Amino acid sequence: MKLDIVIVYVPRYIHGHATQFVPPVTGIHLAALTPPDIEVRVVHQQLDPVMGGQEIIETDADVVALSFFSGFATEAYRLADALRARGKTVIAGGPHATFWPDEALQHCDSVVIGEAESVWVEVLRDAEHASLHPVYRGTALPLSGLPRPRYDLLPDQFVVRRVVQATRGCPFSCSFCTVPGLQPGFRTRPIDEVLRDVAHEEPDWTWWQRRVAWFWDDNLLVNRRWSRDLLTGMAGMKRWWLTQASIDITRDPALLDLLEKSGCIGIFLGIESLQSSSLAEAGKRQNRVTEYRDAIAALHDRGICVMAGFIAGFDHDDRDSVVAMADQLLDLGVDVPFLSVLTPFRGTPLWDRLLAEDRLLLDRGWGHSNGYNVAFRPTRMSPQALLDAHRALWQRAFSPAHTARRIARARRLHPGAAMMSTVMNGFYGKKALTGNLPTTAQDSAQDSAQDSAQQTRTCTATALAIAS
Ligand code: B12
Ligand code: SF4
Repeated sequence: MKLDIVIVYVPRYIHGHATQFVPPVTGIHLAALTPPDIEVRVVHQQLDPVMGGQEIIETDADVVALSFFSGFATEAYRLADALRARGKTVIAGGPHATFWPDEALQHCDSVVIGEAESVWVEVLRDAEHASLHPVYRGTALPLSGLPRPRYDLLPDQFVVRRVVQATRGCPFSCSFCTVPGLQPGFRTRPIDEVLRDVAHEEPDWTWWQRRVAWFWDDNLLVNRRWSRDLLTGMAGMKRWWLTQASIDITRDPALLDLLEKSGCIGIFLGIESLQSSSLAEAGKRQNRVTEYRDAIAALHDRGICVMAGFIAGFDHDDRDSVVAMADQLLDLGVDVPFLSVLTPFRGTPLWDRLLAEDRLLLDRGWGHSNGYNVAFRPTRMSPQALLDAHRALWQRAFSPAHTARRIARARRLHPGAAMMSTVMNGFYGKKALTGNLPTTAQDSAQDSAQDSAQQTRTCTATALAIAS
């Protein structure tokens, strides 16, 4: 049997990305879980803009597995419909399909809810014998014995190749985040297995690709004892590595010292907002606005580049507070900002609250849930005003003056961190300079496509609202 695993993607910028930095680990992990007698290929749609347009993937596979986020669901269904029309068996999985299995089943032969490990081989064997069930429910198993991701299947275009996942879940419960619902609890992999993946090198990797490891974890350093053991193991490996962590790690100087020793060059912090009222609304209890400056400085003191996520659209936000974040995050010392629009996903407290308050814009297609568009009614401005405020924030944060200041400041960091900050700021700064701005959903191919998903979603959500 031949299997294609497709990581669905729709460009979120008018002219897409000139460079693809870090691949998802999802596809190469699923490929590693696939029995060796099945011929497997991993397709990253983000590398091939043709597929996001009129065409479908060129494939001789018997089975196509689609993994997608909510923002890309319409494109996933377009692909699924076209592939099934050509006789392919289509299986859906991932965060969107997990929370919208009925919708996904209108376009796919089978849906895997939750994590794949416990059911993937069964699903593939059933597909082989033409006896697929419509729904498989994955259970969350302990994370020991996971295979090394199939790095050999990654295409050349990605700048970083060694992507690793070492933990699953997060003990916090931010209102907009699906992680607590998707992967409840917090699980760690055995450290020797993580280090095995971090040690791995493919023969064709460049110096940079051998050096860098990118942890695609939600909150890597939650378990301090496990973290200390991991970092101690990493310290001898001469790697430069990056991850996502919650800001409370900066209250632990010994851990920060170990981060430096282990070769950490970048930490992504979910700062989200500079207003305490918004943090309270988000249930972001680990963040304290008054500590941001010291927290960032503590990481800088260890040479670490601070990447940080910010969200526009909380109930206390207005246009001015959103746009003001551009100057505030610069002043705080953030090296690389990631600027999103608040997005309600099913499976989160935010979704439940906005549904109850009748504030979800359910007639909007899934493209509005890609993190750069508006899928709900804010309190202090119209949806359009929030979109405009986000674009103004984005353009000011990546203006030549702001970008140049962040690049100049990064010289004080570890050379790998300085390089990372320069490359990422250059990447986004160039986009701002050349007008390669975030796309507005109704302009994108995925939303102009016939959106039956939208209809289903409206009906299902209405039914749910009535039922509750
Ligand atoms: C790494 C990551 C990223 C990375 C890489 C993106 C990528 N394409 O993988 C970056 C930082 C770029 C990113 C960006 C965004 N992300 Co993100 N990201 C994650 C994160 C933290 C881990 C995903 C991961 O790699 N896990 C490790 C791999 C091995 O497992 P997995 O992907 O979870 O897959 C398992 C199961 O889901 C399942 N599975 C998955 N696909 C399939 C397919 C089939 C066929 C089967 C059978 C099973 C299956 O089996 C796998 C093994 O158990 C998750 C949180 C999470 N815990 O899932 C959020 C998450 C997926 N991201 C999310 C969001 C919203 C975004 C953004 C839109 C945020 C924004 N505001 O801009 C952007 C989208 C940009 C983009 N280009 O895609 C949401 C998605 C919610 C939703 N309903 O769509 C999540 C769940 C976090 C959250 N906030 O709730 N993200
Ligand atoms: S800390 Fe991050 S991963 Fe954890 S619940 Fe909050 S947003 Fe999600």
